[in-house]
Amino acid sequence: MKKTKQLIPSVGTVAYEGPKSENPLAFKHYNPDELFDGKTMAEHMRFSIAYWHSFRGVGSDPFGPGTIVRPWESGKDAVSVALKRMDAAFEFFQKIRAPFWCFHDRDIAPEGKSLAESNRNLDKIVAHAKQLQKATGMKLLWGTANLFSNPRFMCGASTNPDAHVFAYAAAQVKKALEVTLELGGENYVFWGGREGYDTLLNTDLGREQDHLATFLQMAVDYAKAIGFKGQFLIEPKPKEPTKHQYDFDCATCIGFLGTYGLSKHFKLNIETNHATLAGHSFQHEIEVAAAASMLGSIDANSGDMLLGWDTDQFNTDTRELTLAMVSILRAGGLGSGGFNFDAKLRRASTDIDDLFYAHVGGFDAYALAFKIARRILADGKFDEYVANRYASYDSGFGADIESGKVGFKELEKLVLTKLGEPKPKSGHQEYLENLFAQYVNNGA
Ligand code: XLS
Ligand code: NI
Ligand code: NI
Repeated sequence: MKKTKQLIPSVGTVAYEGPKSENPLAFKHYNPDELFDGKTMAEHMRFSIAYWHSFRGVGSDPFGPGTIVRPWESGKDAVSVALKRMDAAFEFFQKIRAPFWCFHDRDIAPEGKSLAESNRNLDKIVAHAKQLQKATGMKLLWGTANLFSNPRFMCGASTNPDAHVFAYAAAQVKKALEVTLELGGENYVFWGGREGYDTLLNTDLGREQDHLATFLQMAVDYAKAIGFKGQFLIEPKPKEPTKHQYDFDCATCIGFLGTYGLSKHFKLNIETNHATLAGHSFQHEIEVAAAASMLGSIDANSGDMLLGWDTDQFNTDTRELTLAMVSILRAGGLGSGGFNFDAKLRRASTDIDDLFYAHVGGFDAYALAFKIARRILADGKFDEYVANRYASYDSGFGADIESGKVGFKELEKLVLTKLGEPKPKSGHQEYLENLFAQYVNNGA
C-alpha cells in the first residue's frame, strides 16, 4: 500500500506478536497464517468487518448526536463521499487482516429520492467495491438490505399492514440479492428489523407471519432465478426495535421455517447479544441451531449484563467464547459462514485507533477461544463424560426406546417386574465447571 494514498496513515498493518506482546496494536493470539489441520487460522475463523458499525457508526444515541468524525466524511456529494469512505474501509480491512466484510445496501450507498435513483447509486458503489475486492483479495461474507431505517418501514417491511410497503421491500431485496451475487457474497442475511409488533391492538399476527413467509419464499425463488447459490440466513432477535420480533430466537425461527416449509433453504446467523436479550446464553443458541443442522454464521459481539438492549460491544470474554467455540467446532464449524464483528465503538471512543483496539481485542479473544476449544475437544473429557451419561440408551431397553421398539405397556411391565426404582446418578456440575475453568485459566 502506497503511503501517499493512505486514508488511515496513523496505523499500519497489525502484526502477530504472540501472547507476551504488550503492544496494544498487535495480535497476541490471532495469527492469520498459522496452520491448524492444514488450514490457516484466517481460513478457520473467517473474520468479517461489519460496514455499518465500523464505517457508518458515528456514536449517536437517543440522547445526543454523533461524536465520531472521520476525515474522509466530506466531499462534493453523497456518492463521492461513499466512494472515499469505501477506500478507507478496505484500507482498514487489510490492515486489520480480516478476509471478509458484510454490508446493508444503504450502508454503502446513499438512498436517493426514488428507488431508481437509490439503485443507480448502489450500482456505482458496488462497481467500486468489486474493484477493491479484486485488488485486495477481500471477500463478501454476506449482504443484506436495510428494511428498518427509512420511515416507510416504521410498521415493518414484509409484515407491514400496507401491501405497498411489502412491494417496496420486495423490490429492495431483489436489488440487494443482485448486488450480493455481483460481489460474490457467500451468504445473504435476513434480520427482521421491524418485522414484529408494538401492540396487538392493531396487529393481525397470523397474517403478518404468513406475509413474512411469503416474502422469504419470493427471495428463495428469485435467488434461484438469478443463480445466487449463497446460503440464506435468518438472524434471530427477540425485541428492539419492536417490542416483539417474529424471529425471536433460534427455536422460534426453526419452528417458523418448518411451519412454512422453508427449512431447507435457511440456516441461522446467531448474534451473541441477541441470544442474551432472548434470555439465553450464546452457547445455548448455537446448540439449538446445531441440533437442527441450521448453524450458519455468527454475529460476534456482546451485550452488557446491566443493560437491557443491544449494546453491540466487542467481546473479550474468553470463557463465554470458549463455550461457544466448543459447540461450533463440535458441530463441524460454520461452513460458508464466519464470524462477523457486528460490534461498535462506545460513544466516547472517538479515535481511529479505537477501531483497531476493538477489533484486535475481538479477534484475539476468538482466536484464543478457538485454541482452547480445540484442546478441550482433543482431550475429549467432556465428550466422554456426556457419552457415559447417556450410555443407558446404547443397549438393552434404552436402545429399544430410541429405536421405537417399545411403548408404555412394555416399559411399565419392565419397571414392575425387573427395574424397580432408578438410583440417583450425579450430574457432577461443579466438577465439570472446575474442569472447564482449568482449561480457560491455562489458556492456549
Ligand atoms: C441488529 C442486527 C443487524 C443485522 C443486520 O440488531 O444485528 O445489525 O446483523 O441487519
Ligand atoms: Ni447482527
Ligand atoms: Ni444486533
